[in-house]
Amino acid sequence: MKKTLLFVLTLSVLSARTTSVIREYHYVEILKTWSDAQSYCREKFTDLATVENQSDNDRLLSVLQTLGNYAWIGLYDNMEGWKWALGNADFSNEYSNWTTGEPNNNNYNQTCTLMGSDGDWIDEPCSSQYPYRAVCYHENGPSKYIVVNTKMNWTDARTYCRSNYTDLASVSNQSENNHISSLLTENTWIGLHRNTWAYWSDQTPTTFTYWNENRPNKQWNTVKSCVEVRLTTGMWFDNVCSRNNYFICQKVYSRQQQTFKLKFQSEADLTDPALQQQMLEQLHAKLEKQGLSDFKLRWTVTDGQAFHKEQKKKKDEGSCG
Ligand SMILES: *[C@@H]1O[C@H](CO)[C@@H](O)[C@H](O)[C@H]1NC(C)=O
Ligand SMILES: *[C@@H]1O[C@H](CO)[C@@H](O)[C@H](O)[C@H]1NC(C)=O
Ligand SMILES: *[C@@H]1O[C@H](CO)[C@@H](O)[C@H](O)[C@H]1NC(C)=O
Ligand SMILES: *[C@@H]1O[C@H](CO)[C@@H](O)[C@H](O)[C@H]1NC(C)=O
Ligand SMILES: *[C@@H]1O[C@H](CO)[C@@H](O)[C@H](O)[C@H]1NC(C)=O
Ligand SMILES: *[C@@H]1O[C@H](CO)[C@@H](O)[C@H](O)[C@H]1NC(C)=O
Ligand SMILES: [Ca+2]
Repeated sequence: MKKTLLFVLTLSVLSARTTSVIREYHYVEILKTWSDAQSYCREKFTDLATVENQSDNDRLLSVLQTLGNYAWIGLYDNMEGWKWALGNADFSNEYSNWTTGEPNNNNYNQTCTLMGSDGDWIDEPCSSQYPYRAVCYHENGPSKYIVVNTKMNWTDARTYCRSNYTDLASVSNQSENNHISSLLTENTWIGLHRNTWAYWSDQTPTTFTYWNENRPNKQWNTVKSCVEVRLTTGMWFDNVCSRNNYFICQKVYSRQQQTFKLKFQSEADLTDPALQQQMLEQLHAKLEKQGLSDFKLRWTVTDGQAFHKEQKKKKDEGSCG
């Protein structure tokens, strides 16, 4: 009777899937520019090295040889990774009106965009050392575009537009550009901006950095958008991407782990080994029916009174990309 009661219970199964990444670093002693190193790594391994935390950086250092001073890793400042404030939309480049030679990130940190009264765009630092007027977009307003005459940094301008209207203005075609520029008398913020050092070569978002003191830094008329690691200290430096360096590639493996939590309520004596075994077998069958294979089941005791059942599925798979 007790068994019947037990197995007619509907099991509630909570499942959590986590994927962990294992990066294997390979030091390559061939001098290449950052983008040639990237191609090489993508061809022979998975990509240029991504470093997500201090223990990764320590492992990175352990593969380095003493020859050479610096080696490329996968971090770079994507000068083309622009976004619109409105909807955080990717800038497709379908329409742009950059002035010749812009965006140039000149003198560093030029990650926000101004439109001049002639309609041309330039990149400028977003900070308050460079306050400008702003042009807001007002989705439901009688006028779609409003010029704010108070000079603010780009971030404050965005806040202002979002509080009072919809957002900083986006520009999607020449007729919009013509219209907006006709409202301007001087350089004015629009919604186009980018985050610096935002992604690694393999598109992992940047969450950890290990910059050397005073890096990244500005250097007049020099754009340093690629990162090299100093072999002796493991500290990172920004440098010109066309410089030739040794480099570090990664081979990436991913491991998937799935955990299920099941709750039983039963009058049955769950400490009975025979009953436990029977439950495991039932459960095994149930999970196999759901298309799971290659898993292990076991009992774990988490407190004195109740038994909690844990099921683990482990699967190793090599993956590239
Ligand atoms: C560091 O990041 C790697 C992925 O690159 C990850 O596998 C590892 O668990 C992380 N280590 C720590 C201590 O967070
Ligand atoms: C913009 O100005 C505000 C003060 O009005 C300041 O708190 C903020 O840090 C500035 N942002 C930048 C990117 O300079
Ligand atoms: C616009 O929003 C800002 C807050 O960002 C506020 O200080 C300001 O008074 C608002 N202006 C108008 C005209 O509503
Ligand atoms: C320009 O873009 C605006 C907004 O996306 C759209 O309403 C308008 O029709 C477009 N004009 C042309 C000529 O494509
Ligand atoms: C940029 O925009 C302005 C005004 O909208 C226009 O007169 C000019 O021709 C545009 N430049 C290019 C290169 O299309
Ligand atoms: C770039 O901007 C960041 C954040 O505002 C600031 O900490 C850094 O000092 C700036 N770098 C240079 C070289 O101006
Ligand atoms: Ca510029």
